[in-house]
Formats: sequence, C-alpha cells, structure tokens
Amino acid sequence: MSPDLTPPRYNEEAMRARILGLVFFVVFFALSGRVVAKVTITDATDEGIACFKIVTDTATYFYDKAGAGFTSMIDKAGTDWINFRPQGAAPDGQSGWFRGIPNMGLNQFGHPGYTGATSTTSDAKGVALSKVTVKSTKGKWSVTWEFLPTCAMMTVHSVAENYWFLYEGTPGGAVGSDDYSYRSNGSKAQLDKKWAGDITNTSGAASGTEWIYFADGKVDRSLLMIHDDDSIVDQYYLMSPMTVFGFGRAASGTGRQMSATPATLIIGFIETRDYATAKGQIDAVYKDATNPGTPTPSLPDLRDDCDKGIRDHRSGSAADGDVRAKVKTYRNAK
Ligand SMILES: [Ca+2]
Ligand SMILES: [Ca+2]
Ligand SMILES: [Ca+2]
Repeated sequence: MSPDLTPPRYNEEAMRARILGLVFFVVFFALSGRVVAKVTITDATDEGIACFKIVTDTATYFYDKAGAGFTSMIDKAGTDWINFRPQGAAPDGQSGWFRGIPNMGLNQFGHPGYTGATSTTSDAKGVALSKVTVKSTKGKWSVTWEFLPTCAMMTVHSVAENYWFLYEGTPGGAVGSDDYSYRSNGSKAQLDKKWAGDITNTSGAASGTEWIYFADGKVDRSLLMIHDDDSIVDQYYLMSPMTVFGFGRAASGTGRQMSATPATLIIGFIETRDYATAKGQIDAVYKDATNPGTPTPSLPDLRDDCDKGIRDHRSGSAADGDVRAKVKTYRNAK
C-alpha cells in the first residue's frame, strides 16, 4: 500500500467540509419534515352562483366568476365575514345584495351578483398548490387575484372608469357594537362611528401601504385590507346591518376616487385584534404577498435549490455562506 502523501492541512479541511455538510443535511431534513402550507381551488356554487372555491390555511374564499367579487370569506371557525345574500326581492340592500369584496366598479365589475365577467384559472383543480391564480376580465376591466396560504392579493391591470375597494360585510358574522377597526395611523374606531379622510401609515408595518383591519368584539380575529398608499380619501360608515368601508370612497355619496393602474388590494384574516400584535402579522402578510423585487419561487423549487447547495458544498464548489443562505431562504419560506 502506498503511503498517504496528502498534506495534513488538506485532510483537516476535507474533514471540516464533510462535517459541515452533515450538519446541513440534518438541518435540511429536519425542516423538510414540517407541514407545507397549501392552497386548493375547485368549482363550487355559493348562494346559487357559480364560484371558484379557494381553500387556504387561514380562509375559505368563494369568488363569483361572473361578478368578479367574493360572495363569502369564511374564517377557521366557519364564520362568513361577508354574508352576501342575493335571495329575496333583489336588490335586497344592506341585508344581503349590497355586500361583498372588492365591489370596485359600481354596477359594472368586481361585485358578487354582477354578471358579464369572465374568470379563469390555469391551475389544477382540487390539487394542493403553493399558490392559486385567477384572472377576471370584462371589457376594459382586468384584474388578477393570487391566493396564498396567508392572504389573497388582487392586481388591477386596467379599468373602464374610476373605482374604489370596499368591504361591505359582517365582521365575525354580524356587525356588533363591540366590533371596531384599526387603521395604519393607529386610529381605533367602533363600527357604529362614521369617519372619512385619507389613511396614513405611521404603524411601521407594511410601509408603502395604507391598511385597515376590522376586529370582531368576541373572537380574537380580524379581517385585513391593505392597499397602496395614496393621498385619496377613504371612508367608513355603518349601513346597518353591514359595514361600508372604502379605499377611495368620498366622504359622502358614491363618488369613486381612484383611477390608478396597476393597483393592488390584499385581503385576509389575522388571528388577533390587538394593534401591537396585528402590526407584526400585517407586516408578515404583506411581505408574504409581495416579496418585493423578486418573483416568489415555489417551495419545491426552494427545496431543490437548497438540496443542490448542499451537494455543491459537499463537493467543494459552494461556500459555507452560500449554502447557509439557501437553507435560511427555504426555512423562511416555510
Ligand atoms: Ca361582530
Ligand atoms: Ca394614504
Ligand atoms: Ca387613501
């Protein structure tokens, strides 16, 4: 047998690399065992209307295909926070027909119960996915909804006329005197109190946006809406028994004040009503939805990238820092 002429220093480095590789594998497979959040889309009927039903970890959404708006937004406890009801002598007003999200183009588009929009998805039905995308169009109106485990985000591509983003619904199943909202300027208001004025953002959460959440008085949960920051008036009032909130809603009347495209609206549930706690959750939802500057890679892609990084590290072609970064990215995405 020939003697090993490899310098001792080389062997030390090779051993160190092997140990590091082993550590990364242990960390990687420990992380791989965690549950991956998923989103599924199916065709369904809600309130007698043809919808997409999108089920996520935090909410179940029913999206009216022809109306391009939500008939229902159901929380983990099975409670509907919209309660759109088209039955009865339509229009059934604030007890049903007026309700919905985003209700963006009055008598035109983006409202449950409206007709004429075409909504499509190219995602597989009934299959767990990391994200689901639905596109809706009607004439010049064009939007895309992306459904993630934590929220749903609409991007408005084009509009036929001025619009607003409304929440007309029932926090916690019904509006109560114990329900309230918090805005990103720190203002709290009971839901029987009217107010108007552009929402600023002094919260430090989801900067570059203006946001509001509607808290139920009994359940520690809130419905969140995040919109691009602007200087356009926003308004809330109670049209009992439903909320009327609008980004871009004039202080009185039905003047729709927004015209910008592209524009975004994010909606979702947060599992708190406390302002300090909500800020952290809202920031996380916003980062999740936007991941600024980079496209959102799928979890399987991140996992493959992580796996490749570990292999490269073991073969000596990847630096410690690189493979650590890949593991961290994968872990954060989960
Ligand atoms: Ca309530
Ligand atoms: Ca603003
Ligand atoms: Ca505004």
